[in-house]
Amino acid sequence: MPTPPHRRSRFPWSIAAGLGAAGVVYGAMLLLASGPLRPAGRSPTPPGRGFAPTTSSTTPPPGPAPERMAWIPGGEFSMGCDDPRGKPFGGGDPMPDARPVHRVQVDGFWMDRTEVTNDQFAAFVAATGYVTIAETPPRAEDFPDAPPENLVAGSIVFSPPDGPVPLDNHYRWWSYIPGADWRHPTGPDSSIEGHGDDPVVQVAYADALAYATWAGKRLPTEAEWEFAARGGLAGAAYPWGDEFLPGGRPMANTWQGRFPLENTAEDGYATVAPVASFPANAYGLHDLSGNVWEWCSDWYRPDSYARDIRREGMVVKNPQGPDTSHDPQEPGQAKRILRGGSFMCTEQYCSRYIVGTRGKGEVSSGANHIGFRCVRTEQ
Ligand SMILES: [Ca+2]
Ligand SMILES: [Ca+2]
Repeated sequence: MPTPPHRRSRFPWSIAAGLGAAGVVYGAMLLLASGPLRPAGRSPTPPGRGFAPTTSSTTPPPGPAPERMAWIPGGEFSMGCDDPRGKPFGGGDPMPDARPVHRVQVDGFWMDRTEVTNDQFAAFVAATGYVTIAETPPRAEDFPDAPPENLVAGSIVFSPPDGPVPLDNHYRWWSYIPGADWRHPTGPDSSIEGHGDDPVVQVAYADALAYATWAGKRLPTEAEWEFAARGGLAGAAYPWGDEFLPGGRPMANTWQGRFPLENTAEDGYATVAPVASFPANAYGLHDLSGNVWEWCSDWYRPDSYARDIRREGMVVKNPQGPDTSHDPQEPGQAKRILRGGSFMCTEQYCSRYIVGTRGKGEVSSGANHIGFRCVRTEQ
């Protein structure tokens, strides 16, 4: 039986692309200095170019809210992102895969108010005995060229370099760590003890899907995630508006300092924050930008939006994503969408806390900045 391509991606001799997904500026040889958090004014270019108002459905929720979920009314909105370069906190990445900005209609749904926590994931594991991909030793038949001593369970962990490095190669700050898994997010000496409200990390796509199924939920589509994240706003840069620091207040857990060497944690958190440590958006959802990346159900392609428009025309209804994955930057790796950026995102490197931007992750790879939240269509 042929080896699924994703099985070749989570190990030290081929560290996965989820990391690229989670923030590589390909080809950019950047060594940028940074200062302290600074208040951002409005964009020097008009935000929301190409965006039309969101029309939210007036259909009432189908019943009382399930525990820890919010009703997202659905409606029609403009999906995507203008080129954020040159905007405050916009970073250096042009984000062409988030264009064209186009109209999308989604039906109403329930969404978890927060990322899934360690306590929630622990309840799932206790009830089912589920073993995550990171806890499973890779099989020799999947890696016939690997020496047996390398076939050990583990996952990918941020390992900052000793000195300044160009930001062109994420291998410089990611390492495969044997024994890293959701209970030990940064390696065998780490623990989630006392961190029950932190978002679960080191979950691959299949792990997130297994949890969602057990919970009677599913993973959001990319369009559902973005509709929810926008909270009824049209074309705003962030889930809360167009200013990164309204009144000087951090609204999301991101990175301050010179990436990847210095993390000043001016927003209060150097790594993950307990869920809902930052304000909710207008739909009552927390941490859509930052904290941890969130798996969505769509396969990744850079031209997803153009293909949707060609197929459906002016308004794309409930898009489910392409049938297969294709990332020209790492062809052959199967990738699903990740959204929202993480505590490692910074304007110097990965500004994917901007709400219309897109990430991507190799499906068998977790990392210590990748998590998820779930949705439910019916009560
Ligand atoms: Ca932070
Ligand atoms: Ca998040």
